[in-house]
Amino acid sequence: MDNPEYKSGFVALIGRPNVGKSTLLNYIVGQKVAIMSNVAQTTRNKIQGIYTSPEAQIIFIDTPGVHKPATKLGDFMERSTMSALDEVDAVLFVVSATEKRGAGDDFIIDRLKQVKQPIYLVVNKIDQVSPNDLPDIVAQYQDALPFAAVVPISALQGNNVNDLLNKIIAGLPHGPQYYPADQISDHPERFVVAEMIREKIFMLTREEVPHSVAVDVTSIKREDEEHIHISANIIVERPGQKGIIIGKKGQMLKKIGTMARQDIERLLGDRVFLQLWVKVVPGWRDKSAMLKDYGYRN
Ligand code: GDP
Ligand code: MG
Ligand code: K
Repeated sequence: MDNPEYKSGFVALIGRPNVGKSTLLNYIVGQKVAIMSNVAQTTRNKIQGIYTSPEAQIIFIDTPGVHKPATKLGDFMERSTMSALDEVDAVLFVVSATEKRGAGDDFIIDRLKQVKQPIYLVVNKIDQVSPNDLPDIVAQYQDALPFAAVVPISALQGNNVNDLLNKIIAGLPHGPQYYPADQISDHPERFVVAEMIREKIFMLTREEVPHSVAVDVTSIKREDEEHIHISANIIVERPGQKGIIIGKKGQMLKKIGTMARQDIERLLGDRVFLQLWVKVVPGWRDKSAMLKDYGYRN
């Protein structure tokens, strides 16, 4: 069920206005952008689109705060966006081949200096310039940051976009397919949250608990501006499995909860209260009607 070779990760797209970020996303994820754009309205790092293939899943997130802040609040937002930049798995810095490097680019470059994850320089709109001019255009940026790769593309025509995707995927960590490939549910966050909890259970309990564990996220509620309250049931088939997941004095469940909460906070960009219960439902796997309810993927 879980493919150990599968790769997945979060990728931030940044660049000055009009360089073609939305056009690129549209090309990569097609129609899904429209569907996904209201996925995580409650959150700061909005999911903009998801690319899924048999080998990898890339979750593109928006970075609203890369413009120069004019206010104290703006400055605060800016800093939280930049700390989010440290948490993504890769960054695409998009520039336009038709524009000279400007103050907006310098501002972004300065912020990206602290980022340790791979940064890809995407030089867009190459359909608008002569190939002879490309080296000089690239040279304006090339040494500004230790780019993992420089990829000239045309987001409008799709030139080299596959090459870009392959390079991003090569640098991604191994991980689960967070979102279903074709089915976009009404509440994808539920699916992702369940998947993050399940992943921690497998990681921490190893072979002791077979894959007959389901996670049912029963509620995701906003408490206030910064806090989200999440409740979930961990469903197992036998009391012995329940004991393993809870652990001595509840230590295992606590660990699962803490690690899952950190991942979920990274995803939602908000503080999370995570409440977990363990329930025994004998033979739940045979009750196919429940599979859908439990967010089970097949
Ligand atoms: P964003 O502000 O970075 O999201 O930029 P958009 O994706 O909205 O694109 C801004 C403008 O540039 C739009 O008119 C796009 O059609 C155009 N554009 C984007 N990518 C390309 C490209 O590769 N070639 C050309 N010729 N135009 C592009
Ligand atoms: Mg845009
Ligand atoms: K967020």
